[in-house]
Amino acid sequence: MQTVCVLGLGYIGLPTAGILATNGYEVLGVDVAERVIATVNEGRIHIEEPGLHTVVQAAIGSGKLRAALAPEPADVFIIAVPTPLNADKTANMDYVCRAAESLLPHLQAGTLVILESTSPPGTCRDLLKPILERTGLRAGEDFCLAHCPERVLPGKILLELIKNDRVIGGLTPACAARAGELYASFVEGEIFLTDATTAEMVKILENTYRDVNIALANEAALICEELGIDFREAARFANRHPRVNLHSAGPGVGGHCISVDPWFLVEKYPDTAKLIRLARDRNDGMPSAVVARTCGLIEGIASPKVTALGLAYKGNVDDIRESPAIPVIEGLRAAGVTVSIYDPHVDDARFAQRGLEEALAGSDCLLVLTDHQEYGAFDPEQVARQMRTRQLYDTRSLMDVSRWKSAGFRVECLGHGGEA
Ligand code: SAJ
Repeated sequence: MQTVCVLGLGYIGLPTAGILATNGYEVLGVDVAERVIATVNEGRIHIEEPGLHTVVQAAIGSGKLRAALAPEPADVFIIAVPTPLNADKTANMDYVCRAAESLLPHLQAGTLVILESTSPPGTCRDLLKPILERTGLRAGEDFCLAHCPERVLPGKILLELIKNDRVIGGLTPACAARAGELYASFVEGEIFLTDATTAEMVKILENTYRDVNIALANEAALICEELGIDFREAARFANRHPRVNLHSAGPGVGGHCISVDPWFLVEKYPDTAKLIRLARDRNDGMPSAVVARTCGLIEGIASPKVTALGLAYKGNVDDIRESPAIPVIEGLRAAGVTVSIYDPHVDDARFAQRGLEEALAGSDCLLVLTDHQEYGAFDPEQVARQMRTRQLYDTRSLMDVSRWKSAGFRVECLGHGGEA
């Protein structure tokens, strides 16, 4: 295995391509977006991820990584394209199908095809195998097919790509073993081999576990608000129990993973996946709870203005996919509130951004929606001078409450009943 073609140069494909190239493989990165190809071929990156620029620059500089619009012959094909949700919450496998079809002319005896994209259990067996076998070659006999789900945390992708354990599921044990050899060349964590459907389920289970636990935290936080106590304090003490690990409450669950993957189980097993479905609804309902409380804070103020701190789905990333900040901002605007957005990580034409000063000018409430570290470093006195009403509503437990209170702010926090 010397040549690798990575299909999809996004958050997973690009770092994977860069790491393979810096580990000696000849790598071709393929993407449908011309802008992405041009950017990568110049040794630059189109997404924000710590350390990625250095890796891509080195890989392009060494000549081991190239980017192109179409696949070329290779020993290994890695499919790392999005698997978004359709409007009806079913998995959209179009990108995976198109990627598989694009490599058909290059599929040969001995080729290894790896699916990295998070996919509903059964995808390799029931969707990919039939597509790839249109060539007349037999999966598991003539060529290998395996699922190796990515498990990296945005913001720590490069570290986790190397350090994390990997689960690799093959259509046959031999397929798993071959894919295992490839990953063993750069993974320092343990590699576990299994069948493809189990590997697919493992990945979905990881994110479903997190979604259900975040839903529990969010529900408990709303109960604490009704009780007039602080969820963070209750959770901190509960977590001193050796077998309890309460997650953090927040404005909702965003990102392309945790808010999406549980639906893959709900879609296939609607009568069984009841708890999973409820958890999704609880997390998706958090933005409206945030809107309601924000509206309460600005009630009675004529022509109220709110400064939304954050568009990204979580701190220190530029990704706004499924971000709960978006329905919060839309909900406030629908309620007649002027909302100005300040997110130093996001540059997206769909959301008119303001410079910090402009975003704060005349504002009646600072609304923390994303835990970017920059916000935590704000000087409350300086911020206060630009605002009309000194109010802060922190949905991320990011701000130092006592500092903001000392500067004369009314501070409210998600999960804390009344004033903090
Ligand atoms: N969140 C909470 N409370 C928490 C933890 C997270 O409200 O206690 C929110 C975050 O603010 C964010 C969302 O949940 O909006 C998801 O963030 P995250 O950091 O938990 O996860 P992702 O989506 O960035 O990455 C996850 C990771 N999966 C797990 O931790 C099980 C990552 O390892 C996966 O590779 C990734 O999904 C993926 O691609 O599937």
